[in-house]
Amino acid sequence: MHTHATAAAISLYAPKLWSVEETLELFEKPFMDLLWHAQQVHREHFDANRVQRSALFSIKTGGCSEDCKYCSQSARHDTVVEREPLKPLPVVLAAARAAKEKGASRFCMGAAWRNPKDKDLDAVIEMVSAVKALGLETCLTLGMLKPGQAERLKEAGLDFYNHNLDTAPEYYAEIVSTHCYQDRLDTIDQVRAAGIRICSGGIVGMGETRRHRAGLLVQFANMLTPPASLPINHLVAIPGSPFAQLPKLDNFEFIRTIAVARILMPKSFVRLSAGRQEMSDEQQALCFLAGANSVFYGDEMLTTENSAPARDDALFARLGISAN
Ligand code: SAM
Ligand code: DTB
Ligand code: SF4
Repeated sequence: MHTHATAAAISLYAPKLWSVEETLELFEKPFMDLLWHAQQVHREHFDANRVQRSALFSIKTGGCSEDCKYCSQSARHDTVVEREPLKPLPVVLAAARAAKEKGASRFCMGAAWRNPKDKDLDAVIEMVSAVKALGLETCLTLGMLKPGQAERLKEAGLDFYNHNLDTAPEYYAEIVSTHCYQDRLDTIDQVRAAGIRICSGGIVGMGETRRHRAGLLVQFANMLTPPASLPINHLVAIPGSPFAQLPKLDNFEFIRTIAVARILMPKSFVRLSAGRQEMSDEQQALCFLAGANSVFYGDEMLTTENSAPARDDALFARLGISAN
């Protein structure tokens, strides 16, 4: 009796752990059933007609020491991206003001670093305080953090830190050789411990299998607190990068990935991220139906074009979706 009572208590209070196998079963559902399931979970936790919008801005572009095969900013690939130093504060502030005027609620600043040096962090901290003072939420993506750095960012008022796991653990070595999966997990732990909300997701369309896509989502779903924001990127094939020639993932498989993310992580903002420019309005609408409820909004991603804001405005109006 006693053991049973303990078991009941555990099943009541322990968060559900997802296995790759049961996640694959979700992927395998008939498409209509999967979308219906995801939409029900979505409506339990969110207004289904609202999509949050974040603006992206590259504060330091190109010349990165890492060899991520998908990336335009690695110094090891011959892409058109030119190396640029850290942008001065007034330039960043002007971009943040413009983003706010356009209707973004969060401003995400990205740097092509393996990790920031303490001196870099001083400059970035000024940016965070100044952008926050405009009344925007702030997000940074600067690479790996060492102990103490996340705390400094928290003190500056940083709301979110983006650090993607990008793919399943067993596929990561096919994507990057200059750092490992555990490095990514360690940085996410530092961010969480400092009390900054986590934005972490991945890329699909990198030649991974469905099992890898399931494996990536399981990593997040089984965290004690899954990421508040979960970007799902479709690979933007960058000329000159090792992934320049990869075929596009099937559109329905992309939508399935969004739906499974929504079911595994009912409370996370699932972000329809890179690759949106290539998607039809109808595909985006199906992604929103599958539970995506945030996007990157603005003319540019970090180094590539984003879906044009005028197109997004028109799409949201046609769908009766409101922002923020
Ligand atoms: N250097 C930092 C890092 O790696 O975390 C921050 C910037 S990095 C460009 C941020 C994320 O952008 C990557 O983790 C990846 O998920 C996404 N990304 C970069 N290039 C991409 C591409 N060509 N297609 C899709 N997503 C991409
Ligand atoms: C994320 O998951 N996607 C954004 C943001 N986090 C930093 C970046 C996408 C980059 C797409 C390719 C480029 O523009 O360089
Ligand atoms: Fe550098 Fe980040 Fe690009 Fe990797 S993804 S090459 S770490 S900028």
